[in-house]
Amino acid sequence: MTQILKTDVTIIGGGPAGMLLSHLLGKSGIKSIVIERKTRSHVLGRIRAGMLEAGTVDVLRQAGLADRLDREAVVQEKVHYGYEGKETLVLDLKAFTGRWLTAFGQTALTEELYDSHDRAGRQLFDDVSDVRPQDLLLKPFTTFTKNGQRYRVDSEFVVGCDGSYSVCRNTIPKNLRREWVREYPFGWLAVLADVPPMPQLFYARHSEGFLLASKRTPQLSRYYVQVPVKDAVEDWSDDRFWKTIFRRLPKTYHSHVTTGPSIEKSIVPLRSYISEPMQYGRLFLAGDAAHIVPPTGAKGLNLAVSDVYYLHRALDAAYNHKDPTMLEEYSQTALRRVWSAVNLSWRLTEIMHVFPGESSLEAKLLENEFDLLLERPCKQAALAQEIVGLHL
Ligand code: RFL
Ligand code: PHB
Repeated sequence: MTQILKTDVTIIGGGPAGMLLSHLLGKSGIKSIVIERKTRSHVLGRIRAGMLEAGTVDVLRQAGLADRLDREAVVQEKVHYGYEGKETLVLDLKAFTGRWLTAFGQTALTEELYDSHDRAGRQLFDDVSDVRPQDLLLKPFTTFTKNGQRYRVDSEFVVGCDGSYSVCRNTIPKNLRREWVREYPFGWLAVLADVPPMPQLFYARHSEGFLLASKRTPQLSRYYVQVPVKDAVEDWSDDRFWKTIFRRLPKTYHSHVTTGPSIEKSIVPLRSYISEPMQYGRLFLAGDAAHIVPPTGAKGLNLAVSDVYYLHRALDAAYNHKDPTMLEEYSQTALRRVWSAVNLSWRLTEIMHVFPGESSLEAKLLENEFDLLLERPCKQAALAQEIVGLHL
């Protein structure tokens, strides 16, 4: 027999967007149930984003979720952009904006969110199957199966935080949605290595391809290199990977690299995807469920947090002040920020990567974009603002 549960907001997806929303709603006295398809250990084992915008850190701090971040995170006041054969652009975020990026792994943040969820005693069903949000225009309910038991959750609202292959997004009729897609003809090989990282956050364009040197902690490095989409992790020995790093990184930075065995390797496809609107009746979308950006701008997790910030504020106004205006405007408000991040991620991806078969006018103009950035402080100031992120 189906077991019936009731709550205010059903949250589908227990990644950072879903778990942060549940946390914020709890603080506003709004009940929620999180439904996650994968096991908790699978979710906590995923290695993804690393760079938080200043506004993201503010949201986490205000939510009481910054203890570990304050202990472990590494402040990144400058971003280095190398372009083969040219001077390296050192973009001083702090000098231009008074703010900076913070290196703190999505894995650590998700652990914090699950721990605080346990402490608050809120409900979460993980390792479930056949999740179906229904009747989203009138009286929403969501059905799913766990351990052979069928459940049904009745709620006032459903929020789709179920990532890039979102079931929730696909319940919105096709004729009410617009989609924009761009698949890039290359991917990133991502490597986590148990060695001290380069002090700099370093993005480099080399005629052979892109390189990014980032970090998780003062002892844990995260590197990415552009690879053909057809490559597999097995094609990339540690030796081949480190040799690639040294070829693509300007020689003056070689002494900053500590090599060592990798502890994780994966290949990430690059794509842009946006679906509008982010609302359908009593269903709202947040995070990757509504938009994907190539990671060159480090915006994906930050957009998930900003969506959730706006949605929580709107649900709080609707529940606690009987004012539905912000909820009605949620999609529009969130999308303004989304499109700015899509734009930045697209531009940086174009400028910093090598496109197969390129020798076009576009490639020359993109090189010129880099030259203009090197020459013009006003362009650097604008880029620094975009990197640290808009105010929420
Ligand atoms: P998630 O993290 O994908 O979580 C969605 C959750 O929903 C579950 N799910 C379902 N649950 C129930 N029913 C269903 N039908 C379900 N279908 C799916 C999934 O199991 C999952 O647990 O989405 P969310 O919460 O929106 O968070 C988005 C971020 O994860 C993502 O944008 C970032 O990781 C992107 N990203 C970066 N973002 C940044 O802001 N800064 C960075 O430095 C950065 N670096 C990156 C990145 C993403 C990367 N990869 C792997 C794509 C670097 C990489 C390599
Ligand atoms: C990361 O540390 O994983 C990272 C940093 C910057 C990016 C993308 C990923 O642009």
